[in-house]
Amino acid sequence: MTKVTTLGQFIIEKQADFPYAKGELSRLLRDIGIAAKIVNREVNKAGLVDILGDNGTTNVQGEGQKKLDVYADEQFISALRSGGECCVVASEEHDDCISIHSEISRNAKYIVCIDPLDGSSNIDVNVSVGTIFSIYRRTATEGAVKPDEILQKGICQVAAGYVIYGSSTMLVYTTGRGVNGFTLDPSIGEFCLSHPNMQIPRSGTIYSINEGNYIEFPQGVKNYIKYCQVEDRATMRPFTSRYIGSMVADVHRNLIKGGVFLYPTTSSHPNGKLRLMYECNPLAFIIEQAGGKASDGQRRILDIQPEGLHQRTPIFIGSTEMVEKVEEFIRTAE
Ligand code: AHM
Ligand code: MG
Repeated sequence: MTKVTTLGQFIIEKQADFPYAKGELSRLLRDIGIAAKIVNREVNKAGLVDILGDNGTTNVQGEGQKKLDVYADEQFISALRSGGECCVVASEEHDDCISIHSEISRNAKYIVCIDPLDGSSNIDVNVSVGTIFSIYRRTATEGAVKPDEILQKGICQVAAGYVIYGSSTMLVYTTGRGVNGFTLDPSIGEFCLSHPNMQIPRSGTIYSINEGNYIEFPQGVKNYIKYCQVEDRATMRPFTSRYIGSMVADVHRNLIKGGVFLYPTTSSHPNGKLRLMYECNPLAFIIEQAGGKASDGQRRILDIQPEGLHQRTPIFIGSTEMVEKVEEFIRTAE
């Protein structure tokens, strides 16, 4: 019989890699895994119960919020609150950070940034959505958490991951020692190790971008898109275009098959659309750990100093050779 390793077992086994670890990060990851299962149950019921549609509120970005966004947000925050390992949560759905004050979290040293339900505009049409999370360690040992402890660069992440609620539900995470993927087995209610040591191909033939915005793209990006479409046998062009509109799903597919995901600046989003702290940093950490690359066109995403919680950035992420090609196009168009 093949040995099945559950997420819980794997986390405990990996704790041995950090001899001085006290199990706090492991417990935090476990808490996130539990909340993911609860959210998964609700996302799967989405077509069955009347939980869909706008709930009448808007989030800090001014975008319409779906009920499941609110539900996912509440579940993750509540899991982090009762787990006791997290002192502050920054969620894409809240203007400000949420401090967790409880007896058990008094000495908690971790800060969690989360996009509870990314790509939620896809829920109504039964397309994959995801949760993205990022974990930082406090830089101070005690006292109230200061803003600069939250606005840390992506390179300071101690762990990051995503959950994709798709044709099957997967949790993929890294603690800076490679990337591992777990598929939820609904019959036993456990995430089971299905994709050990994930590696993104160095190059690929998929480009993912919302081409409807073409007219608004910078010239370098326009030139790159044309390059993708030109026939050239040696580089397997023309490339395939695939865009789901759920960043987690697009990046996950490219992680497995090889490809590049692009969300550049546009004239209507001069800083890009996607958020550095909630979407770009965690996915950049995962993709780098899998051997890929993430850039804002000039700089490594993980090196950007965040100045605001909800800061946006352009992003080019995926197979190293493809991201480098995009950077080259951007450089030469300047
Ligand atoms: P959201 O966090 O409000 O769901 O927005 C993020 C999503 C990403 O998942 C996706 O890649 C992108 O927005 C799609 O944007 P667009 O519709 O402009 O192509
Ligand atoms: Mg979102």
